[in-house]
Parts: sequence; structure tokens; C-alpha cells
Amino acid sequence: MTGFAAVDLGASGGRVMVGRVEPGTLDLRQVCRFANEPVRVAGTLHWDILALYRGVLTGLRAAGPVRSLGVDSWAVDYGLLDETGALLGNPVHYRDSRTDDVPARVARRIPEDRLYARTGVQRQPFNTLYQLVAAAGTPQLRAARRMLLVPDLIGYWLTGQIGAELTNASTTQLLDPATGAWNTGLIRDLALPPDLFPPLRAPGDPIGPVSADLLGYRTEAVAVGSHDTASAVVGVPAQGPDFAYVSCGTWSLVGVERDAPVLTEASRRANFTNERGVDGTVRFLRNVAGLWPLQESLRVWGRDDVATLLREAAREPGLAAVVDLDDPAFRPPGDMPARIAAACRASGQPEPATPAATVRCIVDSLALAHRRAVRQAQELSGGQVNAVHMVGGGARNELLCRLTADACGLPVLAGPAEATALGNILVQARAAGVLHGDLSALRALLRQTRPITRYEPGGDEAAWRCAERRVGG
Ligand code: LRH
Repeated sequence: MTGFAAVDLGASGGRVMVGRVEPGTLDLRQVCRFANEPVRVAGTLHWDILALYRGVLTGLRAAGPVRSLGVDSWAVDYGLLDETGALLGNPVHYRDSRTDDVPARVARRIPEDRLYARTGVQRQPFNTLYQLVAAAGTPQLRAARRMLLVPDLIGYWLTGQIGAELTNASTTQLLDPATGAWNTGLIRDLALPPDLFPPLRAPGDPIGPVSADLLGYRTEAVAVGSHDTASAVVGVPAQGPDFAYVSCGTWSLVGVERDAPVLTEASRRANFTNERGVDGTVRFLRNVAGLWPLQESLRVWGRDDVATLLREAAREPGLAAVVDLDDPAFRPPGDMPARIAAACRASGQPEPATPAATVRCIVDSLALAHRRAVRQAQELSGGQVNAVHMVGGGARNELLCRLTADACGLPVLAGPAEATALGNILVQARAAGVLHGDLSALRALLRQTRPITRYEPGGDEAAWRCAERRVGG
């Protein structure tokens, strides 16, 4: 069988997985896992990109030999290269506060409805557009010749080839939603140097050979859906078009798959985004807080027994207190339990008194946010949703899956948890000619080979509606 390596970099850790694929068979093995620990330097929060690259190399050496490799990561963040190809400084973390006031500044020059019409992308202070505007005039940006998003930067270090993979490029807010090309008019209006943006490549395109000197074996780097969410949605084992997905890791990305962007005023107001997917698809979705508040609470408590906490949380009374996890107050790192308690207090609800009650509040609030986003995705795109697919780490969280089914009033089909790595590998296997067909053929292989757990909706619709009112929904 043919082996393909998926490098999957997430906000809390990186992994190298090997998939062995042939028609009817798909085996997946994790060969290496490494931490992703951001570093604050002189007040700015950075990714430790060289530590990540070291993890990638170690993992790929252990994985080999493989026919090809593909890299995906979180969106929007980038490194700048100077004219010799050297990296100018460490990439900045999207949770850094330097862009907090930039959307408002940009809106004074380009009204938000115009910007949405020209990009189709939600307003998030961390979008690459706002990060580059925040960097305007700095010596670093003046010296920069190329901007490479994180997977493209890793691909450049592995192959020496420069390019911008399309799915991730669509999260920069600098692509034209109609053509999928760099939006040169917008780039000019923002006074950004047009040459900064490398030629686009599509998932499945070759990137270049990786020499044996680097890994101990020779292989090829192939462009995949390098935005982790693009790969995750390839990895949704859906049958037919009438599904919503929740790709649940650090973030929950909640939405539907379409073949054209939705650029209405209503979708702009609901802060829905149009991200480019594999095979010309559009992911019409909303960013919901995801597991971040839970991960950050565990860090603050110094606990790693998440399974115990979730079991205790399942015994707590449901919907005792809910918060709006979209509130920007929850975005930066720091004391999450204190912020949750403060939000409950401010809205006249009981403050969770124990870690289990805090976890219950977070999971109830997340399920409530999933409900709102699934319903909005359906209404705004005019589609039908019969089931919600939960993929990513959240698919292993039984309490969250059950409450999401209850909140949405729809069955939740949970799994695979490794959808991102699987989507990455499926696109490589198809590019190599080992698999054939469109996304539905790739998804059929997932349904044949991966276990999926079904959660039927139960619960009390009136209680969810009442909870929705408490968070102002
Ligand atoms: C999830 C993700 C998401 C982006 C965020 C910055 O990992 O890629 O799709 O919005 O990170």
C-alpha cells in the first residue's frame, strides 16, 4: 500500500500522521506529536516556528519513506521573507492584541459592507489583511519581499518553492470572491505591496521534491487543503449535500458546503465567512469559540484529567448558566474561569462554583453557539440541513456531541476525530492517482473505513430557547 504523510499543525500541538491508502482501504497512524507553545516576546505573542519546524522534520523522518507529504495548519498567520529568502522575525500569533483596533481603522477607509462584497470574509481582527495593515510602515514589512502563510512557509523550507495555497489564501481576506485570485485592487487600496503575495496553487498541485538530505528519503511535497478547516471538511463523511458540519478543535467552525459564496447583507451582519475549499467548494461558516475556553481553563487549573471533569460536568444541572462565547473578552489567553464567572455575574446568572460547574457552563454555551450557527447557516444560504457532522477533537467529547444534538434538534454524527489529517491524505492520494473521483467518492471511503457515532436529539427545546435569550440570541 502507498503511504502519505500529513503534517497537521494546530494551535495547541502539531502531529505527523501516515495514511496508507488503496481503494477500499484507509489506515491512519500517528507517528509523532509535539507541543505548540507560543512565546510572548517584548509584549507580542509569537509562534515558535522553528520549534514547530523541528517537530515536522522529526516526524517526517520517523514517518518515511512516503510517496508524498502535505502540510496544513491554522489559518491567517504568516512569515515574511526578505529578498534573500530569509525569514524576517517570528510569525505573530492570531491571538495577539496588536490588531484589536485595526478593523475599525480600516472601516473608516473601506466601509465594512464594501469590504465584505470585495472579499466575502468575516470580520475578525486576526485576518491577515488586518495583521498586514497593523504592520504597515514597520522596517520588517518594508524589507519583506514575500508573505508566506504557515503551511506555505514550511513547504518553502522543505522544497525551496514559493507559493500560496488557495484554501488558506482565502482566509487572508485578500482574495476576490468571484475569481479566487489575489484581489489586486484591494491590495492597492490598502497600500500593500502586490509582489508580497506569491502565485496561487490549488490542492492537489505539486509543490516540489524534498531532498533525501533533509529527511533520509526522497519524497514530494503536494499542496493539500492547507487551511486545516479545508482538510477537515474534506474529511467529513457526509452522504449527499444536506448536512452541516462542526469542525471542533481549538475553534468550532460551523457551517455548510456550497458551490458559490453567499455575499448578502444578512450574512455579513451574522459574521459568516466564505472560505475556499477543495474542488472549488465554498465553506460558508461562522467561527465559534470551540474548545479554547475549556483548554484554557484546564491550563489555569493545572489539570489534565479532562475526561473526569467532563464526566462530573455531565452530572451537573444543564443550562444553569450560559455565556456568549463569541464575546471578545474570551479570546486572549488568561484566567478563563474568572472571565466565565464574571460574565455569569454580569448577566444575573449563578456563578459556577466548581470546576465541574464551569465546564458544564462552557459545554452548554458551546452547544448553544453551535445551535445558533447551524440555524443561521441554513437560513442564510437557503439550504436544507438533515444532520450535523461533528469532526475534530470535539467528536470524542460525548457530552458536547449529545448537547449539540439536543440544542440543534438534529442528529449529530460524530467522527472522525482525525478528519483534518484524513482530508489531507485523501487529497494527496487522489493527486497520486491512487484514489479517483470527486469529494463524494473520497467521503464514501471514510464512511466505509471510519467509525461514526450517532447522537439522536433529545432534550427540551423550550429550555434551549430560554438559554438563547439569556445570551442575547
Ligand atoms: C482553526 C482555524 C480557523 C481559523 C483560525 C484562525 O484551526 O484555522 O479556521 O479561523 O484557525
